[in-house]
Amino acid sequence: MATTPTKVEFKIKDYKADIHNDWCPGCGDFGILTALQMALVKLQIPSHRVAVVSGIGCSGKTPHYMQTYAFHTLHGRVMPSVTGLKLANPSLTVIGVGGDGDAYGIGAGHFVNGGRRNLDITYIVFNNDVYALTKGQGSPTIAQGTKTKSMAEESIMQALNPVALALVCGYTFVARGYALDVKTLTDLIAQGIRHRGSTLIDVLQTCPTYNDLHTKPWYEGKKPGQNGISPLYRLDQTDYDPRVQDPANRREVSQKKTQAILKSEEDERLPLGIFYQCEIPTYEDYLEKKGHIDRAHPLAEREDIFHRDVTPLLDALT
Ligand SMILES: Cc1ncc(C[n+]2csc(CCOP(=O)(O)OP(=O)(O)O)c2C)c(N)n1
Ligand code: SF4
Ligand SMILES: [Mg+2]
Repeated sequence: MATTPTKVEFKIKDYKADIHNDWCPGCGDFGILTALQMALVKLQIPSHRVAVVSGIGCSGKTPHYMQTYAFHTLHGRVMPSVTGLKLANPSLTVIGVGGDGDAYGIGAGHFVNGGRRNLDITYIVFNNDVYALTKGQGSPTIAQGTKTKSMAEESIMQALNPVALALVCGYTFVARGYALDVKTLTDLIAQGIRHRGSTLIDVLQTCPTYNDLHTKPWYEGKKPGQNGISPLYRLDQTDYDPRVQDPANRREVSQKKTQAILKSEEDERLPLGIFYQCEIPTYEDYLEKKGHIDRAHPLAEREDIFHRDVTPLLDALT
């Protein structure tokens, strides 16, 4: 979580790593990366107070392009890594990034239990409907009966609804963004980071190399038969209210969750923005109460951990 800054000290260059980017030209990942960096500018969080953790995939390369602490972990292991990092150093702003295959496929079990904990973290899922890095097989979010140019045949499985899944798992800030509307996505990510609790932002992301269904022209309503009408619309431009006013009121909580699930099922036009937000104690709050963590003296700053000789461990692994 971060507070709203008063003075602009950090600029976007402070969050950009000087490393060659090998995403395909026109990839939606560029929009998400820029929005993440701009959100950090907006919140003025020093880069050394941020850790970005990824899984495996095209999206998994994101931490390489960030001038922050970064950890490119294993496929489907964003949540366990984010959890360890946050508990070892609770004052860090910890951001998980990864693909739809990573979060909702191989990492689904971790995604579910991550939500139940309600750690104060932000998880941004790059949702392109495909396993892009491995040549575009259909991911858990590809619609039943559809086929991208990279798939041998139509998917016969039902698509998973990330927003509804996050809601029932217990994420306390659940949102959907669009990769190519960087300004709106920046605001959404900044709000997600500011939220005290587990945030899931599912970002609709174009993959021009493998996904010829959900392309930039399709999102802009420029394909034949769309009549110039974008399939996207913004919840904050309607009277939709995602926020729970009284988290102790179980009836209000269930009403807000139910309306969010119904919204997330809309498929003629896709809502963007915050579906649900509720502030309740975090996992760290409970652990601190039990005496298992001490925010004033985090594990990561303890002398004995910092100077520990890991040579025997590394030797055992070689
Ligand atoms: C345990 C494991 N299984 C499979 C793979 C192979 N693999 C690497 S990336 C990837 C797909 C990534 O898809 P997604 O998470 O949607 O990310 P994207 O590339 O679309 O950004 C797979 C299956 C792996 N690295 N590790
Ligand atoms: S394969 Fe798709 S997701 Fe991967 S870098 Fe290329 S356009 Fe982006
Ligand atoms: Mg993917």
